[in-house]
Amino acid sequence: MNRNLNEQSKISRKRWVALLLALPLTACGGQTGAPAGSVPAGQSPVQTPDNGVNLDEEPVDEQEKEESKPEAEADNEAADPKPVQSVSSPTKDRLTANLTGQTETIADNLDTPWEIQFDGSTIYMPLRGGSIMKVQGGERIEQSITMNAKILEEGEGGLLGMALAPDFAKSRQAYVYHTYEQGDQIRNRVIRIQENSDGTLWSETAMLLEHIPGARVHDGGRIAFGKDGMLYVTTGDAQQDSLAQDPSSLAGKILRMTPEGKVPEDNPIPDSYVYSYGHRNSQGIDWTADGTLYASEHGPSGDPGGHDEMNQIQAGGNYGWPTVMGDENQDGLIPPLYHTGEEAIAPSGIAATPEGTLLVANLAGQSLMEFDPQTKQMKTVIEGLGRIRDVAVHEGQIYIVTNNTDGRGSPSAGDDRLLRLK
Ligand SMILES: [Ca+2]
Repeated sequence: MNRNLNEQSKISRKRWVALLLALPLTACGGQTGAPAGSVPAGQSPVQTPDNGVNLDEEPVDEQEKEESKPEAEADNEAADPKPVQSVSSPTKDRLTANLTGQTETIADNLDTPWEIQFDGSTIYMPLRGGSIMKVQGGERIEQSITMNAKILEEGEGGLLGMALAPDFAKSRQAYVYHTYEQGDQIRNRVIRIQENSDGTLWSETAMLLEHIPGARVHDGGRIAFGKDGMLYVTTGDAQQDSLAQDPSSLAGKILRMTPEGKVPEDNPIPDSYVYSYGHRNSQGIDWTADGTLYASEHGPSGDPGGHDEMNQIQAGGNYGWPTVMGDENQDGLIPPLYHTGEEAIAPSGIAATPEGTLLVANLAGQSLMEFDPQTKQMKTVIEGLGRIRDVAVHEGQIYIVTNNTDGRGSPSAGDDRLLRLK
């Protein structure tokens, strides 16, 4: 891994720093507002026949530790991964305090779900191959999306993040992030889609941003609305680590845009989508109730590996990749609140709890963890379910989706599954 900046990106960085010094930093947005409602207790949707467990036989790139189990554990998916750190028992006030370690299956036989979105009691889950699984009452519908580019499901790419529009109840509009091919280049884009009137399929209605650098791995892909009404988007470094420090590249960033795909006037860099930079591959963002934005991030592969991060995101902040990692310090670079040292958990989706902690869905770590930004400690909430891609908190309950069917996990009967923690 080359962590040295090339000459060009050094120049870019000087320009970037100068820009930042000239600009006041703006506060970040608010909490994502999930529509009210609840999933009826005890209702399991009617199951369709196994809709294709995807046993992708493509060998896992040895450099892709961020989504893979360490080599020695590769054949032992059921093994209990060691928690990186343990904290004392949670207080009774915490959402996670009274969990039994049991789960209730809300939907199963899902083909690589990437996100959990709620509209009242209706659940939408984008599947990486390009459709959306809708679970409503006792039924499930696999919805297709008519769009102007072909989704590329390869490596870590495909149909990734989804965010229902804040006015979804009225507009039936949502936003998705997906991988596609442009000539021989892998790219990602953000589009707006609309559900048809009978709720059976979606169509692209607007393209917000395209040509986001992509690669077989490191495609980012989480999107979420802040309370400020802006759409935040995580991108990966597309396996070109110097791009994360290049302000003119959309790679290795957290981007911020209006619901129309424009650059907001109060973004930290004029005429730039870039909200923060120096990220290797973030796949999780959320806001605590006080409006603080947090992001998870995958650390490097190889030696040294590990160094997965939890970051508190500031407008215009430089989070260091690939210049520094772990406890390395350098002026102007913001260190993580927490990193995993030499261990890899490969954190993906995160979700804030009412108490201001963050639930963290882990792929390689095969667990759901809880991170406390005050104590900077991480503890295991549940494990033994395989790889976990996303987590959501809805009406006081915790939901997760497993990620065992994309060729990197060992699917159990019924995987992948949407689960509610009991
Ligand atoms: Ca960092």
